[in-house]
Amino acid sequence: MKLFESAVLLSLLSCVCNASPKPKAPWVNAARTRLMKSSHINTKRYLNTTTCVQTDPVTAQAPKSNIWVGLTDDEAASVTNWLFHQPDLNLTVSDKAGEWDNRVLLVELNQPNKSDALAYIDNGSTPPARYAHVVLDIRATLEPTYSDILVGPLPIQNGTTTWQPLEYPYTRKTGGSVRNLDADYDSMDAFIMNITSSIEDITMNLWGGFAKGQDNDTLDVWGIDPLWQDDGKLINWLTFWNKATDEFDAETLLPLGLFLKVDVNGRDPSKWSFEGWLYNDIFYPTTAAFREAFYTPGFVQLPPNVEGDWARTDRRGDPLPLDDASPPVMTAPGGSRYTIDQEAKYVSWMDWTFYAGFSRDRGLALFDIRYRGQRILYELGLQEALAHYAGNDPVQSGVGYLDSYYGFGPYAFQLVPGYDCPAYASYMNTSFYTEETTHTHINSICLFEYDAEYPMQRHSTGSYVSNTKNVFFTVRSVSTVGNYDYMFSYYFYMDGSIKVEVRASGYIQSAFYAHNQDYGYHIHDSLSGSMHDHVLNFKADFDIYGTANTMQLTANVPVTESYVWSEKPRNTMKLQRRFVENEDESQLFWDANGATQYTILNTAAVNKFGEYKGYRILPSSPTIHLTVLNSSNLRNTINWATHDLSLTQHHDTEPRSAHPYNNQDIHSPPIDFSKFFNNESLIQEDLVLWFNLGMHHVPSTQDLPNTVFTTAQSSVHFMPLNYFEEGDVSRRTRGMVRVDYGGGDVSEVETFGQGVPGCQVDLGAEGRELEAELWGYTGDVVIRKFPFDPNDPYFDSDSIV
Ligand SMILES: *[C@@H]1O[C@H](CO)[C@@H](O)[C@H](O)[C@H]1NC(C)=O
Ligand SMILES: *[C@@H]1O[C@H](CO)[C@@H](O)[C@H](O)[C@H]1NC(C)=O
Ligand SMILES: *[C@@H]1O[C@H](CO)[C@@H](O)[C@H](O)[C@H]1NC(C)=O
Ligand SMILES: *[C@@H]1O[C@H](CO)[C@@H](O)[C@H](O)[C@H]1NC(C)=O
Ligand SMILES: *[C@@H]1O[C@H](CO)[C@@H](O)[C@H](O)[C@H]1NC(C)=O
Ligand SMILES: *[C@@H]1O[C@H](CO)[C@@H](O)[C@H](O)[C@H]1NC(C)=O
Ligand SMILES: *[C@@H]1O[C@H](CO)[C@@H](O)[C@H](O)[C@H]1NC(C)=O
Ligand SMILES: *[C@@H]1O[C@H](CO)[C@@H](O)[C@H](O)[C@H]1NC(C)=O
Ligand SMILES: *[C@@H]1O[C@H](CO)[C@@H](O)[C@H](O)[C@H]1NC(C)=O
Ligand SMILES: *[C@@H]1O[C@H](CO)[C@@H](O)[C@H](O)[C@H]1NC(C)=O
Ligand SMILES: [Cu+2]
Repeated sequence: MKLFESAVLLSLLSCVCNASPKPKAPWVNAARTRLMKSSHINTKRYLNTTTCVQTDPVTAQAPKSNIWVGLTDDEAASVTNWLFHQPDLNLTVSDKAGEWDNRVLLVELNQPNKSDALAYIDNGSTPPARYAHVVLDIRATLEPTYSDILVGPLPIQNGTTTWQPLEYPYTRKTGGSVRNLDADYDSMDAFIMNITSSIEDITMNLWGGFAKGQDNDTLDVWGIDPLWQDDGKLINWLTFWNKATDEFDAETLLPLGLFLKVDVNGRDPSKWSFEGWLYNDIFYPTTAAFREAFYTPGFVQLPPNVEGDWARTDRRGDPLPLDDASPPVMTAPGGSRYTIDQEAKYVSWMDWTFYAGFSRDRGLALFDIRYRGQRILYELGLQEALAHYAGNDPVQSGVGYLDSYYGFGPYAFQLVPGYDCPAYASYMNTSFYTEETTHTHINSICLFEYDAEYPMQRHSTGSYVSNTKNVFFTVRSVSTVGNYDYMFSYYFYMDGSIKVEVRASGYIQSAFYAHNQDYGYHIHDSLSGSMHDHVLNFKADFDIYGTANTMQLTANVPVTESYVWSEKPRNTMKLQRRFVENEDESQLFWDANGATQYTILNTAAVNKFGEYKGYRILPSSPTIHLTVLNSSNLRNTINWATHDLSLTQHHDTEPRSAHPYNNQDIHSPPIDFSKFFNNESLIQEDLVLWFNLGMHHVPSTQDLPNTVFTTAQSSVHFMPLNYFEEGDVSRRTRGMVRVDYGGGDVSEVETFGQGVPGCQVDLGAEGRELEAELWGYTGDVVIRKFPFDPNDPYFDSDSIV
C-alpha cells in the first residue's frame, strides 16, 4: 500500500535530467567538447524527450572459464547419485535419515589449487581437474564425525571415479574427519524439553507460558554455542526466551533470566544428566531445590521481557517533516557501463575485471582481480565471522558464534531492489547444496555503479576550478545468519583502489538484565545489550606483478636530526622502511597513530623512479581484533582473530584460515591458523594477507529494534602505492570538468566528452517497476538432485530462525 503511494509520488516528480548546455546532440560522445561562453543559449533547444531505456549490461565473454564457481546441476546430480551407490558410505537420504544414519551434507566444487589455476589462467594449460568436495554426516557409529571427502575427477565415470578423504587443506591430519557433537540434536531437544516441561508450574507462574516441545509453546529454550568441551564432559547451558507473538523476529530481545545446565556427553541419552538451575544469580542443583525456593515466601521474581512495538521494525513515531515526499534517487540514464558474463560470473568495469565465486561456508569471493589486464589479487574473500559474547550469566558467557558453521552461502538471501542495491543494479544468482537439492537464491549478488557524494578530486584557484566525479563500482551480498544481517561490499574505484567493507544490522542477541552492569548497557525493561566482539577474517591473496611479493613497513618516526644547513639539530620526523622477513614476525597490529604503511610490493617491479610498485593496505574505518585472550569458548579455533593483519607464504595446503566445523573440537580443530606460522621466508614469495574487519559491539538503545548499518561497520582499503608510474589513473575518466572563470566571467567549460543523459528519466515507470519487483520477491528456487529432477523446480526458503 505504502509502496504504491510512493510510486505515484515518484511519477509526479519525473524529471528532465538534462540541464547541461551543449552545442551538439548531447548523446554524442565527442572526444573533447569545448563549451564557449557564447554557447550559453536556450538549454531547451537541445532536449531529447525520449525516455531513457534501462539497458542491461552487455555480455562480454570471459577470457577463461570460471574455475571457482560451483558445480553444474548435472555435475552435482551425478556426484550425489554416485555417492548413494557407494556401499562403503552407507548413506541414507536426508528425508529418511535419523540420528543413527549417515547422510550427505554438502556437494560442491573443490576449489582448485592455485598452482593449477595459474597454469590455466596464465600459462594456457588445460583447466584444473574438477573434483567435488563432499561433507558427510557419519552417524551410524558410536563416534560420529563430519567427514570431508573428495570425489572425482569429474565427470563421474562408473568404475574410475573414486572418493578419498580430503585432508590436505586442513592443519589437523585426521583423515579429513572431525567429531560431530550435533549427531543427537533431536534427542538432546527431547531431553531438554522433558526438563523444561517439568517446571511448567513455575514458568506459568513467572511468565504465563511453557516450553514443552509442542507447537503451541510460548517459550523457547536455547543457549551456548559451541558446547563446552572440557574435562570429558559436553556441557550445554540454555536459557528461556519469550517467543515473538507475531512475524517480527524479536525473540533474541526477549530473554527471561532462567538458565539450566545439562551434560550431554556420549551417544546414550540415558547417561545424560541434568545439572541444575540458575535464577537471579542463585544456583539450584536440583529441580526440587529450585521448586522449594520458588514457593518459599520472599522468593524474588524478576520482570520478563515482552514483545512490543519497541521490538518491531515497522515505522512508528511522529512522521518526519517533509518525509512523505520522494527522496533523491540515483538513476543510470546512460545504461550499464559494465559487462557481465553471467555463465562465467565474469565482470568488467572500466579497467577492472574479476570472476565471482561462491561457496556454502564463505559465500561470495572474488578471483583473479585485474587492473588493465594485470592481476592485483588472485583471491579476495571472507573466511570466517566470529561473534564472541561475554556476560555474568553462563549463556552469554558461553556464546562464541563461528558463522561459517551455519554458512554464509545458504543465508545469502535475495536482495531488495531499491533498498539493498539501487533500482538499476544488475544481479547474479547463487546456489548451494542441501539435503539432495540445490537451492538457488535469485538475485543474491548485486552489481552497480554509484556516484559517491563527494568528488574524486577538485582544485580551485582564482581563475579555474577542476573537479572529477567519484563514480565507483560495487559488488554486494547480504547474509542473514540467524538474528544478524551482514552486508558485504567490494568497491572498485577509478583511482585503482579497492575497498572491502562489512556492515551489520538485524536483531542483536541480548542478555537478561540482572547483575550484569559490567557486560553491557541497560537498554529496555529487563534487557541488557550483551557486549560482544565481531571479528571477520578475510583472505587477500595479492599478486603484484606476479606471485613473488614482499611486505614493506614504512613508518613515520620522530627524530632529532642534524642537517648541513642547520646549526642546531632539529626535532622532526622521517621515514623508516623495513621488510617483513618471515612468518615469525608476520602477525601484526595496526600501528598506533596510523604511523605505519603496510604495503605489498614486488621488489623486482621497480618503477622508473626507483620505487617498488605495490598496494598499500589501510583501514578506512575502525577494524578490530578479538579482546578475549585464549577464549574459554573457542580455544584454538580462532587463532586468526588475535591480530589485525597476518601474512603467510602461500601453500595449496593452506587455502583457508577456518573450517566450518572448527567448533566441534575447539582444542584440536580441523584448521588451527596458528599452525600456518613456521618461520618461512616472506621475501619475494607468494604472499597471502589475512586481515580482520569487525567491531566491539556494546549495544545501546540505539540498537533497538535493530542495529543500524551507519555505524556498525568496518572496512579496509587497498590503494596503489607507486604502482602506476603515470600517476593517478582516475585522470583517464571523462567524468570531470574544468571551468575557467578568470576575471569573473567563464571563458571555458571543459567537459572532456562524457555523455549526458540526452533523454528523460521516467522515475514514474521506474518506481512502478520497482514495486512490481518487490511483489516478485520469491525465495529460493529448489532443484532436486537425488532423484535428479531438473524440470520441476519449486520454491522454498530456509532461515536459521
Ligand atoms: C533521442 O535520443 C535517442 C537515443 O538516446 C535517439 O535514438 C533519438 O534519435 C534521439 N531523438 C532525437 C529527436 O534526437
Ligand atoms: C549402515 O547404516 C545403518 C543405519 O543407516 C546401520 O544400521 C548399519 O549398521 C550401517 N552398516 C554398516 C556396515 O556400518
Ligand atoms: C608459467 O610458465 C612460466 C614460463 O614457462 C613458468 O616459469 C611458470 O612456472 C609457469 N607457471 C605456472 C603456474 O605454471
Ligand atoms: C553409474 O551407475 C549408476 C548406478 O548403476 C547409474 O544410475 C548411473 O547412471 C551411472 N552413471 C554413468 C555416468 O554411467
Ligand atoms: C523424561 O523424564 C522422565 C522422568 O524424569 C523419564 O522417565 C523419561 O525417560 C524422560 N524422557 C526423555 C525423553 O528424556
Ligand atoms: C497446546 O496444544 C496441546 C496439544 O498439542 C493441547 O493439549 C493444549 O491444550 C494446548 N495448550 C494451550 C494453552 O493452548
Ligand atoms: C536466476 O534464476 C532465475 C530462476 O531460476 C532465472 O529465471 C534467472 O534467469 C537467473 N538469473 C541469472 C542472471 O542467471
Ligand atoms: C589457554 O588456556 C588453557 C587453559 O588454561 C591452557 O591450557 C593453554 O595453554 C592456554 N593457551 C595459551 C596459548 O595460552
Ligand atoms: C592440491 O595440492 C595439494 C597439496 O599440494 C595436493 O595434495 C593435492 O593433490 C592437489 N590437488 C590436486 C587436484 O591436484
Ligand atoms: C626464523 O628464520 C630466520 C631466517 O629467516 C632465522 O634467523 C631465525 O632464527 C628463525 N627463527 C626461529 C625461531 O627459528
Ligand atoms: Cu553485534
